[in-house]
Amino acid sequence: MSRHASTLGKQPGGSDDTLRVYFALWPPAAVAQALAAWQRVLHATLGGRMLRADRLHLTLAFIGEIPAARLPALLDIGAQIRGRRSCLHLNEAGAWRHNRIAWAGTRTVPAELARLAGDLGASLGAGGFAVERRPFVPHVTLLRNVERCAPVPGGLADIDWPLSELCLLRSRLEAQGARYERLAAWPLD
Ligand code: 2AM
Repeated sequence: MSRHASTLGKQPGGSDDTLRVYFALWPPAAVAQALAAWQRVLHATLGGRMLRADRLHLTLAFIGEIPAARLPALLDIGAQIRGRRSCLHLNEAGAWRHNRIAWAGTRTVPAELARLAGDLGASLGAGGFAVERRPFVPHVTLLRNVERCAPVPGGLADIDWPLSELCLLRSRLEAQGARYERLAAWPLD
């Protein structure tokens, strides 16, 4: 645990009694760059705000605000999950009207990824963490506050993302958008 304690330093103007946290998959740099190319194409059609390429990720389980004292329980859950490596084939993009995001996703969710998200949700629920009941729809948010939900342009080159580790992130909300801090990561088998 002490390995992670340094991530909880006091922030100017903020409290560290609680943390806003989520489990996610973080893309390697080459995948993030390929996603940034999709982002530019989508932005030209849909408008909105582009997320920074180094903040693009795929959320597996959003937990939200927890007391800092609950962090060890989350770290235990992350350490005990036995996720399998797989390759995520990003071959679909779109925009959702309800939350005005544009995203990258897939028509073929790897079974290993669906199982990882399911196991994580089950462990979080068993551990007393509030988990979303919505079905898992893996997506990488590329744009926020899109101005229109028009069909997205074709011709985006598919992206293969080798999934190799599970990450626990802290989200800090700032004027320029959310800033993410990696709290821990566990390799997939
Ligand atoms: P999104 O990209 O689809 O908005 C960190 O906030 C991450 O957690 C984001 O990628 C976000 O997904 C996801 N998330 C899921 N549910 C959320 C919620 N209720 N509030 C904020 N973020 C949420």
